[in-house]
Amino acid sequence: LDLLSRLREAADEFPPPPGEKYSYGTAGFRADGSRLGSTVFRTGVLAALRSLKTEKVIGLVITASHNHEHHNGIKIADPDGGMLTLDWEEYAEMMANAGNSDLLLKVVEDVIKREDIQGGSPSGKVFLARDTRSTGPALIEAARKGIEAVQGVVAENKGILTTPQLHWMVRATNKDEIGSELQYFQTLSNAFRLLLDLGPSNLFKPETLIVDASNGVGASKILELGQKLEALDMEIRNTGGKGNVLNYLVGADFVQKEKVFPLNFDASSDQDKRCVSVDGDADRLVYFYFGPSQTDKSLAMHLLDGDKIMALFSSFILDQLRMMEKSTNFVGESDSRPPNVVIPGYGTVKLGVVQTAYANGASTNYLQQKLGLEVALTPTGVKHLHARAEAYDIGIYFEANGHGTILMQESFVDWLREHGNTLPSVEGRTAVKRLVAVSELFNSGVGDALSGILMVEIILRYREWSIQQWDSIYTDLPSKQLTIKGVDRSLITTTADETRVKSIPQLQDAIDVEVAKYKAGRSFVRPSGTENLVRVYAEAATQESAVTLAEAVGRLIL
Ligand code: 16G
Ligand code: ZN
Repeated sequence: LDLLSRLREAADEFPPPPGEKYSYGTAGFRADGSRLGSTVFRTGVLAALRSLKTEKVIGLVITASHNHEHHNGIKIADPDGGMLTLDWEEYAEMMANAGNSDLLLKVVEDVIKREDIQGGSPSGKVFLARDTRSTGPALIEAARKGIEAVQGVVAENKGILTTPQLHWMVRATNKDEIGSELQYFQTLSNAFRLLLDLGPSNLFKPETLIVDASNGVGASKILELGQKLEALDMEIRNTGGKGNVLNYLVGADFVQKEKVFPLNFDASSDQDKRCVSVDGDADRLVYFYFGPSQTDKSLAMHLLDGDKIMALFSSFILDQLRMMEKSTNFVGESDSRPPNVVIPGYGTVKLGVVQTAYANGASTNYLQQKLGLEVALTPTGVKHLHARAEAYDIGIYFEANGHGTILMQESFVDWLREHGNTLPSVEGRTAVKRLVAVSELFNSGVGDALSGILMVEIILRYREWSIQQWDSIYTDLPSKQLTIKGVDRSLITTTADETRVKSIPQLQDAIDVEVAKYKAGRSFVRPSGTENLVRVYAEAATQESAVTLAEAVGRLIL
């Protein structure tokens, strides 16, 4: 095949390390950065083929997110800025695991045949970006060689970007909009300003926001965004540089999992301040503050995780829909059908929220009971939550770890833009404008910590809330997470919502027996999708009992 005339020679430069098996997990391929050359090269080839097939720009980002600096990974952004479709994940794995260049060529030819990919024109394009890891530049080179080993496809290196930025740029470019990084910043900052303008006059001005940038790519990007926004004072810490290691005792993953504060934060001098942590590639965020602990008078860290962020977002969106509904003077049994808001001229606006089994029980309760929303549960991994959220006109999803977004159907946003100004009241029309601005603020491909920060900051200003007031909308049930190593994780499979073990009924029975011993007890185990271990989650009425329950369930697995 003409298309592949350069492939063999190029592939010989990147032989796969013997004995390694790669799987395109929830977050793409992950491994030690020094052992990823062949995988990255081959994923470059795949992205090139995907670009020829779709006749659109594809994105490749080199990152291992919140993991150690020496890890690295590669992830593909599809033309719509979302994640790679499932059937192509399979191709990616077949290519990554081909034992030598001959076998690789065979797989590639097979994919070309199955997908009926035509060579020559039209030509394809792949955007490349990376985070701040030291193995990044060499891996970008490997990806570029893989992409350009396919005839008629070019690589365009976009340099250092957050993962969501790259997704955004791919989507915008494919929609024939300006897909530059500058435009990304402009879009977010314009939406932020517009939302402030649409808010209460005499806007409440909270104290400076303190940002933990995880010593990663988020540092420079948040700084750049902040410079465009007068109304948002930020102090950025853990910005990388000498001796400051990416994700080491810093960042959203560390803060959320360990429930301790990051390096360069201090309980007493930072007491009561509003703080936010992002992760190494800035697609996750969690807020926190230091204040008196609930049990004694010592200062404790209070975590506002993805669940609490979602609760805040959901109540704001719901408020806007209610305002639109009220504006129409629609008289229906509005109290008897809380989850669905009816807007004459459009019909029922379906609003839904999506969580995983890790969502704190108190958050689910708040969303269902207090807000009256429909809560869907999916398996862990953004692609699952995202797909489920697409079933709604407005779908809001978050993992407890801080990865999430607000998704709006394009047809719904189009309706708002075209007909929103026909609503009779000013309040209703303002609510419409706010929703349109929210749709601009959020990355519709993946979660974006920068969008998340801006949205939180807007809502706190609207509500005139401190972080403590936000925190008090509900109280988290105490919880504990454990990892169990040294067991074969593939032996454990679970139900679709990951709340119950399917493969070993006796294990689930034994877990049930443990859980029944605890007040407000809940526990589940699942195989990690990113590491060779099994995870345990437990919730109970007190922290002590959550820990004992997690440990008891952990012992059942060993
Ligand atoms: C990945 C996922 C994240 C998920 C985590 C679970 C993406 C972009 N990231 O980091 O959503 O929470 O994996 O890891 O999908 P685990 O399977 O090891 O628990
Ligand atoms: Zn991340």
